[in-house]
Amino acid sequence: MEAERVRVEPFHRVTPLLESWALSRVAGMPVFLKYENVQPAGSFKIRGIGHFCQQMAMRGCRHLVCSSGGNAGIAAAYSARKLGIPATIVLPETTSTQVVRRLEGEGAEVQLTGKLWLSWISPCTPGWPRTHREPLASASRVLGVKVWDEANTRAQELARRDGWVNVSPFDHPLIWEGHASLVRELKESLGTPPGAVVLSVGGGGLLAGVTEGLLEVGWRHVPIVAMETRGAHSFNAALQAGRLVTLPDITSVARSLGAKTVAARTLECAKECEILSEVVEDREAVSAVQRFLDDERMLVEPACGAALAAVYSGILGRLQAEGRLRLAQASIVVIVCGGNNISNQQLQELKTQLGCS
Ligand code: PLV
Repeated sequence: MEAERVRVEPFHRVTPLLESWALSRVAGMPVFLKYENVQPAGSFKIRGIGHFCQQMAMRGCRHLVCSSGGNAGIAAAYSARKLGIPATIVLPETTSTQVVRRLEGEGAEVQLTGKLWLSWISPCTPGWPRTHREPLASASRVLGVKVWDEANTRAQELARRDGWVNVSPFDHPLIWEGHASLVRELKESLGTPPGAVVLSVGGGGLLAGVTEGLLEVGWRHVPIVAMETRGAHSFNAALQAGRLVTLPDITSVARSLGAKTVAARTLECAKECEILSEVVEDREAVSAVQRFLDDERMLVEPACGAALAAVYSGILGRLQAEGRLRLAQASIVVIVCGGNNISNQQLQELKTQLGCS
């Protein structure tokens, strides 16, 4: 891959930062929403993954492979298509057909448990983009992938091939560097630091990127409220234990928060910035998704609902009442991390399953 073919313009967009009337009323203070759900690949992931993939292309990578809960895979597939490099995305078997279709649409090879498809786009083919789809010779192989961690093992195996590069969804300095652009945009829009930044934690890539950004723009004193759902709370467990903890399983419906172990970097972040770790129930994350849809007319996935629940479930108010969150500035930023793992039907099913009113 010649360096000239590599775009130097980032793949992500500068996203809107808007004050939410509805969430501000619930929180009792101005709440600014950073709308990462409007990124081209549907989530913040394109910031770090786009940056990583561009750098790898410059270093001669010939095939990208990414294990994902969905969003990282879409960001990797999108980046690969832009770079004209083939991509293989390995996903847990629980991944929705909607996400698989999106990945196929990006021209990626998709591997799911028990099913193996090959579809690719050849940028050299006349009439590009043209999608080819056919079963792989090894389609009978059952991968048995239920959660992201197992998909990751498979991706690491594939990445041993010559010229292939594994794209971690969250655990690489280039990914954090890419995510840090979000904080630069906050500084550009707000000027003065917010009282806190609220975000969701899966493997901790967003957390590490936001920490990096806060340090870079001189906002080290801004606390981060790190939200997880119970059953995907590997960061909370690690903080409590003071070391990395591997959860026995991912039991939360917020599958894209489902890394059984967070990146080691997240524990260092907790020493460099003030991080308040909070865990909500799945029910709260899903209710937050519904309320956000009604309030802002945008549908996001439960992984994002976890961050929104900091407002809707009164977590911020409780942290303030407990004296754990002292807001130097009377405004907060919630990162609407987005997500492709949701449809109206899935939301209704989740509400029924979890007994949300
Ligand atoms: N999702 C990753 C990891 O999954 C993925 O493969 O898509 N919000 C959304 C919508 C996400 O998709 C993710 C990560 C997060 C938050 C958490 O980001 P992280 O992993 O950087 O903490 C297993």
